[in-house]
Amino acid sequence: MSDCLFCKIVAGDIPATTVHETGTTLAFRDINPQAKVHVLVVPKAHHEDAAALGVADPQLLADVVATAAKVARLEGMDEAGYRLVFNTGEHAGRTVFHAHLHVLGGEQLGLFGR
Ligand code: D5M
Repeated sequence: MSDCLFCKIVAGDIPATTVHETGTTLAFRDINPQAKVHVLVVPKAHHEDAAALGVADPQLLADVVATAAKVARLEGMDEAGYRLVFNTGEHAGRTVFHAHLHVLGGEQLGLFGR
């Protein structure tokens, strides 16, 4: 999609700090980190959100999760643990409408909610 921020990052038109890349996914550092390690994993193909992605292409959703697990290993978080978050809709504070999985960790995380 031509006006989608994360499509532009995937295309290389907007710079990002890439952590890992596969044929179908890209992982890059969040510009506004909420934890010591905060990486976003996106499908290269445009899908509005995680639910739409899961319906349209379940394998691609699995690829996104597998890339997140790889990022956790690369960042040394797989033993201590980490958090995966898909924000969906207004109440979750969603701002970018290209499906993306937040990978958070590198330190003890607090409980989240309100
Ligand atoms: O999260 C959208 C996330 O996207 C938010 O944590 C900031 C991040 N963001 C926004 N612009 C950029 C760029 N240019 N590079 C890296 N990260 C970015 P949401 O789940 O929609 O609230």
